[in-house]
Amino acid sequence: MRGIRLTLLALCLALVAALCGGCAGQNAEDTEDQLLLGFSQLGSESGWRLGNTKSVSDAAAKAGVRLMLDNANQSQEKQIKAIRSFIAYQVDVIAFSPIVEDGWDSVLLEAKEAGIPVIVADRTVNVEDESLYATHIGSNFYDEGVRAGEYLLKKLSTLGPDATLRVVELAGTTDSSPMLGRAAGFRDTIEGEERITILDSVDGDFLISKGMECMRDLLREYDGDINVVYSHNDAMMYGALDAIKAYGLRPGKDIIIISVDGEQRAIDLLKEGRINCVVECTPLLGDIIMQAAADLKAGKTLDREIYSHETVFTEFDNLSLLAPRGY
Ligand code: GZL
Repeated sequence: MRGIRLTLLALCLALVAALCGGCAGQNAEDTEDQLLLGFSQLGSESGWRLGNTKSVSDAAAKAGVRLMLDNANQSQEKQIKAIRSFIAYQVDVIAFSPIVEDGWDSVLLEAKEAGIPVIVADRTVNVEDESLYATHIGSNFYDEGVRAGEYLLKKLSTLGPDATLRVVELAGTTDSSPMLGRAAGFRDTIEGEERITILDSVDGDFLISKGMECMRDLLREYDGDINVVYSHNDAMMYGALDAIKAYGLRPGKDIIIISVDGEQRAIDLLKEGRINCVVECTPLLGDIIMQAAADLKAGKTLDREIYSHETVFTEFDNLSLLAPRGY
């Protein structure tokens, strides 16, 4: 039965690819030579994710890559099914952004046995056998957490010798690599600073709605006695701002706000003084992914890690010359 489903799925994808391949101006030879990339995107949970998907689509069009893009809507099971359909369709290269770190060994072994190289894009995976994927392209999430912690230590130094900071953390999707890395890097950086206390950490799943709900509940639980919010992404931070204002406090003034991603909306809030720090995490990975896919199809060996070059934006910076973010 499973075989029939896979075949049907492969036929559906073949129909989609054929329709794409029949686009105006393309002939059979073009289609044959064109790199066929299967990309499993994890969802549409944030502005960052939408920017990432657009980056991949735009880069494929620019590079003349035939892209089979599947959106798993936050489901690891759907990502695994999509990867299996790419294998059945015998794409040249597979790329995917794994929603969580674990649970990929089996399907990546199937891709390896099918002779299809795999690019891990954005988030990372935990696998026994490193040969199951060719490269990881994305951010160093631990370093992002370090930058958040370094900002908070600098902020504390401006508040006088008796200041203490009570922090709540809005964590991303449980067991995802950005959640794990951002939490660890932040904690390792502030460790030893006795004037900073992490009161609580709650799973906001990278969502605006859960960011608001979690912040509303945390303000009630701690009677508003919170000095810092460390949000693992901008989407949850947007929701938290609504809860803070509803509680009668001023974000960026009464409560220090630290976020990660660097969407344009977050930079605008930083310029307005409504948040205090945005750690950059770029979603604009499309061109690098297409180049890596082309290199793999040509039989080249890639570095195991291709990290994005990222920075941090804070209330202490001159942001007037900052270029538009593009996401
Ligand atoms: C990080 C990425 C995260 C973003 C969130 O690379 O996986 O997922 O920080 C997104 O906005 O939901």
